[in-house]
Amino acid sequence: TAASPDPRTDCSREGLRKAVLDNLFYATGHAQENAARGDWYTAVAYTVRDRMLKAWVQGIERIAADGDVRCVAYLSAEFLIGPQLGANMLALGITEPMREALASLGQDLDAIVFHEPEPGLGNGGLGRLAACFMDSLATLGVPAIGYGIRYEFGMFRQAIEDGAQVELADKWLRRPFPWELPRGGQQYEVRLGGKTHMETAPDGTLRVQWTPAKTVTACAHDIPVVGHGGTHCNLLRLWRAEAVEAFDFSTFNAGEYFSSVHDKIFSETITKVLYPNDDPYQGKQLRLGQQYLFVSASLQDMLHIHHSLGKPLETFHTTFAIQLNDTHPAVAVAELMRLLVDVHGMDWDTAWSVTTQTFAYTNHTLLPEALEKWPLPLFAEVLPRHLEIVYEINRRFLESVTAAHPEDPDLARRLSLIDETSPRFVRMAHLATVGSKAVNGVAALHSELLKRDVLGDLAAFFPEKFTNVTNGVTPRRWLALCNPALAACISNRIGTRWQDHFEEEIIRLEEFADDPDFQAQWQAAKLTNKQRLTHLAKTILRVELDPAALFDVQVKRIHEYKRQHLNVLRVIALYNRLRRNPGMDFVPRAVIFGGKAAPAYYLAKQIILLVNRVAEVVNTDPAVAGRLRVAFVPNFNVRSGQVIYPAADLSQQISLAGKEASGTGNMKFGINGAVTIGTLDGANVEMRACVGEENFFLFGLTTDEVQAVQRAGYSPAAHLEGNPELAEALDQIRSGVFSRGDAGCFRPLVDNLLHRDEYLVLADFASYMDCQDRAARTYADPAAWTRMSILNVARLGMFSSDRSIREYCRNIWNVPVE
Ligand code: 26V
Repeated sequence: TAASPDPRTDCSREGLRKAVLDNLFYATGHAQENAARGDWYTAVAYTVRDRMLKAWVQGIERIAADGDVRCVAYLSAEFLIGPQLGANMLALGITEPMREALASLGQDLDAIVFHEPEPGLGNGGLGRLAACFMDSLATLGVPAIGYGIRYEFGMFRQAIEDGAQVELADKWLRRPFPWELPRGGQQYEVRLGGKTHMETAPDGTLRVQWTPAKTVTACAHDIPVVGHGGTHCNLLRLWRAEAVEAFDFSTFNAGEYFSSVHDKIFSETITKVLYPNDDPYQGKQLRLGQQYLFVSASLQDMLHIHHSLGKPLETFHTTFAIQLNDTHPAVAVAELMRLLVDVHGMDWDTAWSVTTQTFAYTNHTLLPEALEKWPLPLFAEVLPRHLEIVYEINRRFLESVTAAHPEDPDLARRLSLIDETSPRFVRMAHLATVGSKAVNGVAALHSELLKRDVLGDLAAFFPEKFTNVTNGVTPRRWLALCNPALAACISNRIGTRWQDHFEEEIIRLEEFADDPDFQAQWQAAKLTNKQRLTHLAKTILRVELDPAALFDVQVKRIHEYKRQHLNVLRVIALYNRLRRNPGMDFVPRAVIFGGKAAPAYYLAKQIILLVNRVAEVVNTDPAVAGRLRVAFVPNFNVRSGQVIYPAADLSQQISLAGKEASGTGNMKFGINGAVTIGTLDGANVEMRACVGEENFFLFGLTTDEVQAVQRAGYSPAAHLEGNPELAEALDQIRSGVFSRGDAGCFRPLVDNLLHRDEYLVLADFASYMDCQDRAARTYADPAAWTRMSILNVARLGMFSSDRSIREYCRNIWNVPVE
């Protein structure tokens, strides 16, 4: 007789059914009759996790045992991993048997999947990119550890109250998170504050001693990241801060009791909450503490792994390739030097050689104000020893600068790791660049502008370091999982290999672009997705959308440079056309917005209010008769993205040229069959080159034109003269048409546009309107539009994060990959 299958790995329908019931009883303590949706979720999650563990344990063993393969360590303050259950079932290939198993128990898998609270451990693009990269690393079988922070409160939950954003705490850990394993064995002490002094070591050499003011413990929590097919599993290791010792009961008197509790509270504050970006960091001691905690714990962990392989310290860079995801972990350069020199007694030159062969740095922004710099006094207070190390790195670096360029005496000031204006700052991008062997931007244009403007002097000094790796997104989550209708339509024609060989396979759709049968199936899939979003809008927003309308979508963080207000001005202009001429030929549109504003970003919050006020007027005006609808989807996150991207016809990527580093939403929309209307910014440039200019709606000034306009002295009001539609829209906003008669309401926003308009909204308005009209005319021809949609998907193969990761492996990490 055949051996009975292992109840924890059996993936048959019957096996899954038994395992779910078993977990329901033994993990949640509920009989089937009394189980709530959350209990079913827990039972299913444990059942899936069991089936990942074998690959996981093997993956960890591989990292810990095979010193010949360089392991990638991706250091990121954010990992926006999104809901896990659906993605993990997809990777293991057990979605359908699980669906059937649950159906036989009277349960609906989709409802259970939808129940999972989402870990919002990131702000937006940067954190989600890290999660897509982890997915691709596992799928490509590259050994990797993602190191980050386990925030107790992730990105705030956004509610809309009377049109305005309200921030609520994100209690994602209210119920235990079934995908993490707390690792009691992996704990490291991290020191903060205090003073340094010189001390003579037993061997007579002088060493710096750091006497910290505080010590906290970093505790590892591991989340498995399983690759497509389920064979390879990597690890996401997130750190939580804990008090070194919770209580010392033997010695306490009342005073010590309270101070020890106080100390515990301070320690645990460090990983309490994620900082929203586009939030000024000056004065944010705790944020530097967060960054240092996860960096120090991660490096100690890597040194521990390296040591356990029995390899000498000088070869650390052959065990790990460390990628710095922006400058948030850049203090790692100084920390690795400290660990090698102060703790392990290595000489400075050897340590510097190891360090600069270990790190590589990715920059993610072109906005000068977004480059991290720490006020020197703050840095000195939190990390006194690291400031000394930064000074020493800088002294040696500037010596080499002056030696190489005696003709440019100002160069040292511009390249320095210290900004000498008062107050003085540590420039984290400079530290990251000097300490790394490679620096990359995240799209071709961005990498060029980095070299030309943002990091121009550094790039001229280290030309060989600077390179580009264009971003990508995982086609598993962002097509196979979120868009089952379109995925089935694609797989019917070209099979399923596109899921893990996207670039190679998806291009095969090209030949079906004009096939009437295929077009009909494609349109049916899109309609299904639009109905799904229509249902969501109706239930949570009470806004009635028409699935036949052109779904015109802008979802992303709210920021002036992304120009949601340009989109709103266009909506108002369309509204005015309809009111003036109700009988006009008009392609019905649903204009959908979503995104969070940083809590302290006043103008971004005004933009949200304006969208909601315009929606209120437009959606209730009988003259419009439903042909124009506006909706703001609250709390845009990974989960709602998975419903929104698949339903879009038109993707709005309208940032001012030269401001958006890459964008990744543009790619998510594109592979779900939305056509882009956009500027020549970020990765839009490469997307347009791939899909063909005839399949992309282009408008707006180019980067060079923007710079020319700004150099010549931009005057926004000049753009009102030839454009009565624009003047009218601004006038209506100012006079209270969209603020229930309150004329003062949007004054800050309107004044900004009329007198400053840093992001050239008014300059691009006319070009945007024309382009929108072209898009509407094309949409009115379904065969032409569907052809564009199919060709967009077919030709966006290179925007898979698998391609990005292959490039990192080959050009930066020197790690073998298929
Ligand atoms: C930070 C700040 C700080 C203060 C002032 C304004 C501001 C604006 C943005 C940021 C965030 C910078 C880092 C970031 O999230 N970059 C995003 O990274 C994505 C992944 O590479 C990329 O697709 C986006 O274009 C880029 O904005």
